[in-house]
Amino acid sequence: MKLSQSRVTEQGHVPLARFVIDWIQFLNEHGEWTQPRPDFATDEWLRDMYKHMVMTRVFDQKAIALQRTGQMGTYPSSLGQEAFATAIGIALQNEDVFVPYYRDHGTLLMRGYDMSDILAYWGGDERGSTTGPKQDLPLCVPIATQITHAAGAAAALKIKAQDNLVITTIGDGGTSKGDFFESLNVAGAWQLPLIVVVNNNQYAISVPREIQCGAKTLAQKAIGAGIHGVQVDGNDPMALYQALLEARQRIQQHKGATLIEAVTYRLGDHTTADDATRYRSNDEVKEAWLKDPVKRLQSLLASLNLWDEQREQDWQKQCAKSVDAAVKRYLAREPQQPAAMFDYLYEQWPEVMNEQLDLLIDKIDRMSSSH
Ligand SMILES: Cc1ncc(C[n+]2csc(CCOP(=O)(O)OP(=O)(O)O)c2C)c(N)n1
Repeated sequence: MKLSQSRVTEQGHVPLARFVIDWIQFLNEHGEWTQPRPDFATDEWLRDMYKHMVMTRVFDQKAIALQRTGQMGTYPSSLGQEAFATAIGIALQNEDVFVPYYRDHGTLLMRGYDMSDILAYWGGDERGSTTGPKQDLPLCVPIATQITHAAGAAAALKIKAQDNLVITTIGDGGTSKGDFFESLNVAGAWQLPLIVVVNNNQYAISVPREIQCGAKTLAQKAIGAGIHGVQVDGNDPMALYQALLEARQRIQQHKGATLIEAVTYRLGDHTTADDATRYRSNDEVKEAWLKDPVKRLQSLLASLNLWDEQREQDWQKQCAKSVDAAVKRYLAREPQQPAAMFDYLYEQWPEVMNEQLDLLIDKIDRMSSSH
């Protein structure tokens, strides 16, 4: 076959593959439409999203206060990432499997987690992480290992020929890990029912996104694995929801997995053990606040006459009430016994563990008698 001249590059090479990464956004930072309102975004849907976002923020503020007053352990704030959490929360169907990372409080709340259980987790009491839907996986603190678990769960669904799918999340820094690439690769090779959503909040602790990775987008990491990649405005819940809808359709049409990069910004510190002022400027953070997802959706609701000052006050009050009640339940918990760390590890207790358990109990006895 004779190649047409136009297909040959100046160097005499023949292009074999080209790719495009699409960007999705419905709402700009001023709360104005950038394209026609999508069908799913009914008045009720928009108000619901906003309420979940505010609830997440109020919860977050209280969690930080608990840590600062010595009543909870280190906590990773989700300030500024509320649209990310709620879009995933609404896109997940009951029977789907959610495999979270540690900044997904908003999604967990929508998944039916008791707020006090989330507080307890960050207070060092995982209590088996048994709260939430049975098929979901617990919070994952090791970076990127959850993506391998998610790919495994998706493989299981495929083998069982089930219709549900797996959604998993990861930070921008986590996409530099081997676990991430390996999981994407297997998702492409095996056509797994998997959606990986990257929370690109611009920093991996103090390492900015530009230093972390040389690629123009993180979404294009999908290409090497043969799966679909798309970038969305992660401060616009409609953009992420639209991408999740399309990803679900792709799975249903046997077109395989999707990687969604949601561009957000971490408005707070990495965790309560971090001081972000040491590595980023006030001006940069001020600029990012202009894109605040909560404010943006609030502006839209106000312009549609769906929200006003009175409604805001009422909902803030309602959120504070729910959060305060959860804090009370959390603080009233009986502390978990140290030996409980073994309680949820095995379906059947392996006798070989008896020695370790005895050693631990012995140590606890010795420590308590020395006080
Ligand atoms: C395997 C592993 N290595 C290192 C760490 C320490 N660590 C905790 S958070 C973090 C940065 C993660 O950044 P990113 O993936 O961008 O997520 P973000 O916290 O910004 O949402 C690191 C390196 C860890 N938790 N697990």
